[in-house]
Amino acid sequence: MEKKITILGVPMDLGQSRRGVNMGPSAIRYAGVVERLEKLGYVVTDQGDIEIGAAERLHDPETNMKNLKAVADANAILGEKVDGIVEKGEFPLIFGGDHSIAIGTLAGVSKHYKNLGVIWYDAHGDLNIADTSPSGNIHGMPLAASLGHGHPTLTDIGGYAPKVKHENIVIIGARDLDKGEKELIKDKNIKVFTMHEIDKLGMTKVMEEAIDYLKDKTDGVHLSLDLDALDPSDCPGVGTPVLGGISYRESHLAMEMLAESGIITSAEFVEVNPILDERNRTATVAVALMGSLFGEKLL
Ligand code: 4U7
Ligand code: MN
Ligand code: MN
Ligand code: MN
Repeated sequence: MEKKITILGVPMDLGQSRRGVNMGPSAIRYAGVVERLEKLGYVVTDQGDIEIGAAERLHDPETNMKNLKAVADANAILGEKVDGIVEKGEFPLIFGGDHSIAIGTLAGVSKHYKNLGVIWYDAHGDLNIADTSPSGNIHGMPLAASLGHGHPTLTDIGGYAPKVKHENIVIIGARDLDKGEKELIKDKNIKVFTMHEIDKLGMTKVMEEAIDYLKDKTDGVHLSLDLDALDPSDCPGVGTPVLGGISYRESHLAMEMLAESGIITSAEFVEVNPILDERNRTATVAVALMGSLFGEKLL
């Protein structure tokens, strides 16, 4: 892993309907992320937050999407910023904001790799397109958009598509998939470890298999971690909680195994909503997981 980490906050809340997730970057900083990573020996630069434009918060019945233009504009700017971080040889560590920002992060990262891998750690697949989305919320679409599915305003951000190939992604923690998402997973044979596999195989085996699946065919791996992958009892501060999630301890182990593997080249932590949280627990978990991801040891 690079010894230099650059943090970028994206106070985006236009990819869904609940206010407060725009405060995620502040909550994560408040939980002590910079100090935590510096303690591990990294040189950490915090570039602050990118600006998110105002939007009317309207659902456009024609596209079945909310705030399409504002979300796309912010992601285009994010993509350029992230591109610049990778260009400098530094590790991009992005804080959301809702998960729609993965479109911009991947736009900035992926142009630097021939075969970028993605680990999508999430209760959801985020594989909807407007036609399959029950909500019109773009935070349910970023993985589909990055695979090249959906509205060109989203798929073509950064001026190229797709950002990632179906065979280079692994979804971990899924337990709430919509009909269209299930069809896409089956149709494209996407690698998914649902909660069923995590319960049955255990997190150790799941992570071994996920790392093995990506290790040889990719030249970099992005971790997109949605805090709702974790159980709401550990992470209550998320907009779309789903019962029966990954525990804090399992997630801790997963991050340690990723650190050991050395495959992760960029990361984002999204969907922290401090308004829905209890005493900043969710941001605190996020920062603890970042510690493990970057090599923190218990002994
Ligand atoms: B998140 C949902 F219908 N699938 O599309 C949708 F269940 O980034 C939820 O993973 C999406 O938090 C959740 O609206 C998006 C819904
Ligand atoms: Mn570049
Ligand atoms: Mn998500
Ligand atoms: Mn989710």
